[in-house]
Amino acid sequence: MENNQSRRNFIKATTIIGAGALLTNTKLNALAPGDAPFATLPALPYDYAALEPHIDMLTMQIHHDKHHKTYVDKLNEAMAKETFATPPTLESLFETVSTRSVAIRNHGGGHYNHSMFWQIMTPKHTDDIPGKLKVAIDASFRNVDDLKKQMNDAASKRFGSGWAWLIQQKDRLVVSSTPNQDNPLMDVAEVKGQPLIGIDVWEHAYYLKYQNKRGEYLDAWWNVVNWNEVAKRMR
Ligand code: MN3
Repeated sequence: MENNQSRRNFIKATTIIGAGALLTNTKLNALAPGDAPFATLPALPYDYAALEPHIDMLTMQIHHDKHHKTYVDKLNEAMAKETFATPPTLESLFETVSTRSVAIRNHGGGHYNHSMFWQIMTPKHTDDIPGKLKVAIDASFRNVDDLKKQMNDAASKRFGSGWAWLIQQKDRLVVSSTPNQDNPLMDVAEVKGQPLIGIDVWEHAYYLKYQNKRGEYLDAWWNVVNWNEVAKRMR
C-alpha cells in the first residue's frame, strides 16, 4: 500500500517535471523524429464509384490516393523543416502563410482544400438546403440558381488550376476563386472568409471524364453537393 502510494507520487512528480520542461522549450519542433506526422490522409467518406455518373471512379481514386496523398506527404516534409513556438494548426498556418515556405502554402492548401472537398460531396444528394444556409443564399444571391451561376462563372474564368469558392463573411455570402491550392483562409487571398464550398477546377479533378469541358463538369458537380455539410461549415 505504502509502496503503491509512493510510486503514485513519484509518477505524479515526474509528470509535472515533464510538463514544465515542455513549457520552457519555446523552440518546439513540430515534427521531431518519432512524432506522429502533422497531417494524415483522411479516408473518403464513400466508395470511389459512389459519385458516378457525375464524377467517375478512376478520377476519385487517383485524386484521393495519389494527388491528396502527395499533398499530405509533402506538407509533412515541409513542416519537418520548420520550428514553431507552439504546435500550429493548419488554419493558424494560413493566417501567416505569406511568411512560410512555398511548400507549406501549396501542400497545406492542397491538404485543407481536398479534405473539405470530399466532405462537401455525397452520393445521397438532395435539393433540400438547411434553413439558415438557404436564408443566407437567398439574401446574398436571390436564389440557389443564381449562386450556381456565379460559382460556375468564377470557376470557368479561373485561368489554369485553382478553386472556386463560396465564402461566408459574417452575415454575407460571396463567391470568389483562387489560383493553385490557395484558399480564402490565407493571408494572401484577395477575398477572405470562411470557406463553405470549394470546387476543384484543376484538370486532375475532371479531365478523364470531361476532358477540356470544364463547364460540363461544373454543371454535373451540383448533383453531388452535400448541402448539409456546407451548412455545417457556417460560423
Ligand atoms: Mn485536386
